[in-house]
Formats: sequence, C-alpha cells, structure tokens
Amino acid sequence: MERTLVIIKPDGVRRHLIGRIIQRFEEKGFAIAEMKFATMTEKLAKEHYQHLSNRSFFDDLIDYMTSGPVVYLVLTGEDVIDLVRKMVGATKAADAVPGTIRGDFALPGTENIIHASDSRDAANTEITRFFPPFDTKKVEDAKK
Ligand code: YYY
Ligand code: MG
Repeated sequence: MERTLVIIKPDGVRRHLIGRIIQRFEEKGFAIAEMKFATMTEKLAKEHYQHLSNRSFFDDLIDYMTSGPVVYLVLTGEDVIDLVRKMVGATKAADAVPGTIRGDFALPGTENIIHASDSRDAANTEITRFFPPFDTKKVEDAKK
C-alpha cells in the first residue's frame, strides 16, 4: 500500500488544528500507520528543506519549523500521495482553494499549517528521515 509523510507544522499545533486535520484524513479513509509528536531539530529541518537552501526565506523557514512541536504522520491508502497533496492545497495561501486544509486555515506567509510528500521518492526519503528504522545494533551497543 502506498505511504506518504505528513507534518502538522508548529502553527497548526499552536492553533489547535491537530484534531481537525487528522479527522479529515480519517474521514477520507486513509489509515494512520505511524504518528509522533516532537520538536524538529535544526539538522533535520535543514535536511528536509535542503532544496530551498538558496532561497531568501530559508532561515525564516528553519526558525519556523523548529519553533515548537509538530505532529508527524505516515498515512497509507490507494493514491495517498497525490490525494493528500490535493487535500493540503496550494503552497501560497492566496492560491489555496477553500475546502483544502491550507485554503481553509492558512494565512499568507511561510506559516502554512502542513507539509505532505510530493512524490513516491520524497515519501520514501521523508518517512525514513523522520521514522528511522529501529536499529537493534545501537540498542545492543548501548547496553555494553
Ligand atoms: O510542498 P509545499 O510545502 O507546498 O511547498 P515547497 O515549494 O516544497 O516549499 C516548502 C515550504 O517553504 C512551504 O510550505 C512554505 C515555504 N515557502 C515560502 O515560504 N515561500 C515560497 N515562495 C515557497 C515556499
Ligand atoms: Mg514541498
């Protein structure tokens, strides 16, 4: 089954939108395979947005993404990558159509509530980045 990574960003958490956002995905019929509440480290934020590192808003974007806890979700279902992107809506608030998550909740600016993987390759990379496979060797080494 196809999988995608969703992040409810710090503004989504601060604005108490976690429940309403997750409800939309549940109502659509997607399953939650993994879920975690944590503050993103600067290292992981920079890695996640490395493709934007030459843009003028990059430092603001990293400050924003590390400014408080986020919710990480792995969702599964048929066509989940494309369908979740459609439910999330356009990056810019002005272009985000009502009925989409950003269209209903986001104001203009970098703070746009939610992230979702935009391709199969991105989904695989992002799921491994934020839900690294359990490393039994590390656990065994820590016991020594
Ligand atoms: O995938 P998506 O989040 O819709 O957009 P990206 O082009 O990947 O940009 C990631 C992130 O960067 C976006 O959610 C807000 C911020 N950003 C911005 O502040 N200003 C832009 N012109 C483009 C992106
Ligand atoms: Mg993106």
